Amino acid sequence: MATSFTQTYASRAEKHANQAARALLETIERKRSNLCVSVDVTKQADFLRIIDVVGPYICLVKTHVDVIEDFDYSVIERLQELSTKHDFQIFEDRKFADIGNTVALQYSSGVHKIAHWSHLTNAHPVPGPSIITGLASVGLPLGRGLLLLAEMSTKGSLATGAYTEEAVRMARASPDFVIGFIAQRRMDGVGLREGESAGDEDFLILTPGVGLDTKGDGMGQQYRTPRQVVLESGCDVIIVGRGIYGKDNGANPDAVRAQAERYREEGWKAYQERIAATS
Ligand code: 5BU
Repeated sequence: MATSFTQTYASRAEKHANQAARALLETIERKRSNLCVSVDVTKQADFLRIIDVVGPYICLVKTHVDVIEDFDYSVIERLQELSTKHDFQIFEDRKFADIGNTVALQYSSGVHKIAHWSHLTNAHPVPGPSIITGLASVGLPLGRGLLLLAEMSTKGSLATGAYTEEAVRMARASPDFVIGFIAQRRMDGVGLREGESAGDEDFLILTPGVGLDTKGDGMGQQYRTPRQVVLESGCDVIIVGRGIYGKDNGANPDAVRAQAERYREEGWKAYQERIAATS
């Protein structure tokens, strides 16, 4: 049977049981874009301007909503308008890491009410399966999807080896809500015990640490190219932040647009090569 590495986004969308995963795969196919832009800026105006510029070229916007200094809920309403206008999904990169009861509150409530607007979010597997139970109690009724952090892009990351394998086993035990991983490579069949089979599991792999012009940021971040990530490592979505909006919070919309187009093209080309090489 073909693994998700060899299948098109469209055929995976048809088969996926989770609504948020399906919506993302359909968006990728419709827009011919596996590019997610990570918008880590501290002012509402910069945040919304960058998203409006890159919107046509992306399948997903990744947020860290807690870094917005002048946050009020209207920024979420604007973000949702842009999501409709440009046809992209939303992923709050919250990296939950606490006991089930606490993460359920953090996900549903507080100032940000993440579950109400973010199609995808993520969690560290470090607390064990109860973190999934807690988040699913909020997210599943809303049709949301969860990604586990199986690996990180940073130098010296501890999320390797047995930890990564346990993360995949945790995901495998909750296929209704956990749709995949933040990771640096495909996870098909990782952590299977003797006699177990991967069946028709289809984990989405979203990958940060993507850059075409630099190898790192001097603070531990490590960059690989879209080709290395999508073609060589079999990941599904490239996540790009500063490579697109630069050092000046995306002050020059033409430069931001040009970079978004460039990364979209590179990511899609790598996917097409992957499919061609395996079909
Ligand atoms: P950059 O500007 O492309 O380096 O931003 C990368 C984004 O992805 C940033 O929001 C990080 O918080 C996020 N990230 C990451 O870089 N590496 C990881 O392993 C994980 C998230 Br998980």
